[in-house]
Amino acid sequence: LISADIENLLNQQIKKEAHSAALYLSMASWCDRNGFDNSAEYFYKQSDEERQHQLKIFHYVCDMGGTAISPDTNNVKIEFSSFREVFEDALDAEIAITQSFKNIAARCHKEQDYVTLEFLNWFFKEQREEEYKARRALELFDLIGEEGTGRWEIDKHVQKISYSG
Ligand code: OFO
Repeated sequence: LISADIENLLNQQIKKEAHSAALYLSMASWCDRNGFDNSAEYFYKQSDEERQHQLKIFHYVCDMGGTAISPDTNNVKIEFSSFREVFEDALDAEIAITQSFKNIAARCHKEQDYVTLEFLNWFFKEQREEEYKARRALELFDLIGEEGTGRWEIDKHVQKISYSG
């Protein structure tokens, strides 16, 4: 069983994961219509992963006797001022998600909810990877540079980003 507070925090997290899925879809759309096909592909995949995260927490709340709330998403950013801004936003979003998980874990510690704490471990590992990938993508902008065919080159390298940690 989970407490009402933890249930509430997990439902908020479900909403955040749904928002991440929607935001990545928006990023995929922006990249797609601006000719960055590989990055679009990358963000479609990220969006799918966020949907899986959402469902993972959703199932956990149900399994633990709680009420999982199907989230609505609004205020999803549609326009980005540059290719680089898309990736900056992606990194910011992942850092915020990591912080959000830390807050839930802190609450679990307080309540001695070691079951939920253990469940959260998977997400901490996942966040390590997500932050790495977002940071790596941003590094490409500095390494390759945006001038000339730079952005086209960056887009090509985005699909090769992988994490082995
Ligand atoms: Fe990438 O955020 Fe979900 O967990």
